[in-house]
Amino acid sequence: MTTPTTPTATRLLTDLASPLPGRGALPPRAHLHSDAPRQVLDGTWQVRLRPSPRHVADDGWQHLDARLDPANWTPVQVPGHLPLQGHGSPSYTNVDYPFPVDPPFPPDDNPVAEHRLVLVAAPELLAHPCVLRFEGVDGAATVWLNGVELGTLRGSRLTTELACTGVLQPGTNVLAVRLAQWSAHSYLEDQDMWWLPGLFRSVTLLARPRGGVRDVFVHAGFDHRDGSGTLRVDVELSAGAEAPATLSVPALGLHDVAVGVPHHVVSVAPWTAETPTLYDAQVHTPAETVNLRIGFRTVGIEDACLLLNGVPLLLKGVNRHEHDPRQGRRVDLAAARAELLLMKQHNINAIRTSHYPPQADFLDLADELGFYLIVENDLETHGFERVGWRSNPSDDPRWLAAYQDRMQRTVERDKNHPSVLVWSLGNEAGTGANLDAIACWTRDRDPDRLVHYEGDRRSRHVDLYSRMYALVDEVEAIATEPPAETFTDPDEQHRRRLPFLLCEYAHAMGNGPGGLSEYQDLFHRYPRLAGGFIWEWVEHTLDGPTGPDGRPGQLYGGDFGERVHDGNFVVDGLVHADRTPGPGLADLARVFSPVSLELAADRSTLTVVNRYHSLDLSHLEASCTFDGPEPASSVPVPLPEIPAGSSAVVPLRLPPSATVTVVLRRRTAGDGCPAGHEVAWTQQVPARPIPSFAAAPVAPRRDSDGLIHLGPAVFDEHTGMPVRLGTLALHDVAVGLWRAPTDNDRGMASEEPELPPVAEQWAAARLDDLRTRLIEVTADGPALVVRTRNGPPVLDAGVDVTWRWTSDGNSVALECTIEPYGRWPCDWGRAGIDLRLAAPTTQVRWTGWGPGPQYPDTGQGARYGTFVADRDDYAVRTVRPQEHGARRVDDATIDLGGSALRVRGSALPLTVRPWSRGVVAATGHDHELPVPTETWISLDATVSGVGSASCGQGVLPQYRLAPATQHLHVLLQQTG
Ligand code: IPT
Repeated sequence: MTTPTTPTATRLLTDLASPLPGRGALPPRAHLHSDAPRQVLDGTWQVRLRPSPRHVADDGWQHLDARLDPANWTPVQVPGHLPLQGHGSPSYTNVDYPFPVDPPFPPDDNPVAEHRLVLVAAPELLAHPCVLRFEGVDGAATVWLNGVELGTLRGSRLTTELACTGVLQPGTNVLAVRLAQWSAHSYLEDQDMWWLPGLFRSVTLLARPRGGVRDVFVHAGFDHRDGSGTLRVDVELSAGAEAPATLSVPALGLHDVAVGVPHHVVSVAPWTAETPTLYDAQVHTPAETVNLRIGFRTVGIEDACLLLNGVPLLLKGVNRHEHDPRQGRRVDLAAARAELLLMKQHNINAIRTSHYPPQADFLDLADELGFYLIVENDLETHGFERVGWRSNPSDDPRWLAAYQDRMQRTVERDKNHPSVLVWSLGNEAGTGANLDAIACWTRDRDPDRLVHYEGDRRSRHVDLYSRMYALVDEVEAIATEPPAETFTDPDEQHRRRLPFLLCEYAHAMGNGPGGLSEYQDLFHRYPRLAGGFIWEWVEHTLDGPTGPDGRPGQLYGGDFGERVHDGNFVVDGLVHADRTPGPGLADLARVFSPVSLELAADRSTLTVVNRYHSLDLSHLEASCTFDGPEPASSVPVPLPEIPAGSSAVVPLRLPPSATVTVVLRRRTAGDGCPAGHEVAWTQQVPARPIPSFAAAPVAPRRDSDGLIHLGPAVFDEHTGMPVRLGTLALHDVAVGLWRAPTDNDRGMASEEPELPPVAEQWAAARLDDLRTRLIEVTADGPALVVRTRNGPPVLDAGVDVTWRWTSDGNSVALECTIEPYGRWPCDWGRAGIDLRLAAPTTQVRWTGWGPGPQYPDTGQGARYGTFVADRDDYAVRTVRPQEHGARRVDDATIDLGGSALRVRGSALPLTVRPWSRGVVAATGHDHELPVPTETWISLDATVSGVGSASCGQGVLPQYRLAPATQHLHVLLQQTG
């Protein structure tokens, strides 16, 4: 028997299955800063939940005089997401719809939350017509004021305004919002993020004075040939206007001039992300004044090259979702500002607002601080890919109105922001006539900006040829395609005339992204390449209970009991959810540096390439340091004038043997950075051989109890392995070829779709389970020589290892040769030795490269010096535990609090963590790792690169570790 369905429920079910846009909304317009009265309705509302639309009933709850049982209602914060306030639970999917693909129908299992707010209308509002503005309501809502239905809301991350004139009454009012999690529109909102229903952005009552400013559209172009600007501000007035609007831009000498006509300004300072000059302006009518901040800039394309103000523009971007580990997609403006400053400090100049428009005020920050934006429509239908794109709304006329509605609301809201250079139709929505239609509408409505959509490979209706995760080789091939005229297909000809953009690349998941430099080199080399946007800025974990070590839990897909989910694929950012940077961010800052520096091999010159769009280098000062970072040994390097886009060769006189570091710093605070902030650096480090013994070597000595002594080291003659160094017990010394799979190791590299992920190849080869057979233990003069054969069970491949130990009585030296035999079915993760100490590390101190970790294709931000890191910082903890933290060291001390192990080598990759690789690989969350009681150390001859195969390019051939003979040379000593 089905639940009896009330007329109210029937109406709701019909509404929720409608692909049409919401009912009753006012035409979209810009988000304006007006002096008209307003009343923010954020705060504590009341909510009650019903399990599905079939359970809703008309008990008059939308009315002021409703008799409601207080036991059914609980407080809820607006803005906020319901599942983060105890109502339902979050769920995460990337591509998949977590319900049957049965468009336009939502599933029956569809929680409905009825919200109520009793408010007293501010008297100053009541003198005017009024609208209710919802800036973001995740889900599908119906809105009543005092029992009168005002309309329905669709488009979760888009603003809706509903007229409420005549309904809003003096004194007490009741606002009621019935919100269903799922609707037909959920099919259009399949972004890679948490499903989080709720009124998650502000709700405001706005007075809309008669004769006031309904909408404004600023057109402010810059002519780079003569430095002039052209300003036209189109204004639409509200009903009842008696006088036209006027425009004032005091700094440009424009006072109460006409709107809707161009004003030529002989000289303006252009807006760029590097010089974000904004002019305060007012649009004025007798009834209302609107404040604007105007930036003059012109976007264009010439010879398939992206230009800003006539100058080639390189986008050094990130994809940014709005995410907070406690508040979900509600991000406080102060936190957003801090995020943007962090981006500035890491040389990021562009943001794609993946995959929906951010909160409206974010755009003001982007204008002010200087970022180039691709603002993306709230649209993704990716889940249809799973069913062969059958019934994809993008090509179904029933959905056309919804597509138009969403795009219009995106463009209209943000159209006055100089930071917006590009409108994006959406993400991963396949192809179809509805997308073509909104592309054409966008170009007509705003011819001064570019149109982007990645999903249509023909690029027929867009202005940028955009791809995601294209391989390095492919990007180079695109950069060097033959000219448009050589193509016969008109679509191909059109595409060839477009600049190329990677709207997503370098998937920053776990240890990585590897291979940033290779992409950047191409961007610098080929003018057609307009740069790209790293996937992604911030990880989307949600805070959870703390683990045994007291570490805060960070939860991802599946942690809330979801049956359909995509696990930790939502944890793939340069910064963690709390905005603490992962090591990839420092690497990115170096790769994105606006100045490239190159010291000649003979140190006689420094080549300085100014890669700024419009700045010269006068805001920077250069200095050169010899042998370490102490300022005492630093000398200034005078730089000549180097305009944007040009380079200079600066002669130098440097001592031949020292480590030389050249740094460019800001002279004064600015551009979001403090004075002294490093913008660029380069370094030359002479190779340092391992020190030889100070004293004569001592000979090995065999005990009666099966032990062999060599200086401070003691070996077990039955295994040939060391068991003690001084008083330090050494455990589990063994050769190692495996690493705890990184997220990238677990991904399928795009260039090798026929091969399983390397982690699976390693598992099949049982790389984590090498068995040892001792071949012999011999003495060779003062050396103890141990030979072992180490290989996985099942296979007939392995490594022959020669361990040659010597000692000067104080430390021991190991020269280890690892030589493959048999037919290896896979590359290795690393090649070196592992050992375990029975106490946890407190800190690691090292001279070598740091502070961040380095794998062959990461670590661009690391440089030579002396560093100290505590246990966690050295190990580099990621939300899902995995291999991380290797630094190349010359001399390191692993402190156990009381005693210490000193390791010396020559740029030796050193990994130190409190858990075995087995434990790391088997643990799903960082906070679930056991309380540290021991230390696992790996001393490697070499390690594999990490690549970006969690989504995209795998490890580039030059950074892979194919089985081959490896030599490890290290000195070990107990200290402390
Ligand atoms: C691509 C999506 O556009 C993005 O939202 C995100 O999911 C990213 O991948 C990976 O994290 S789509 C992917 C299947 C290429």
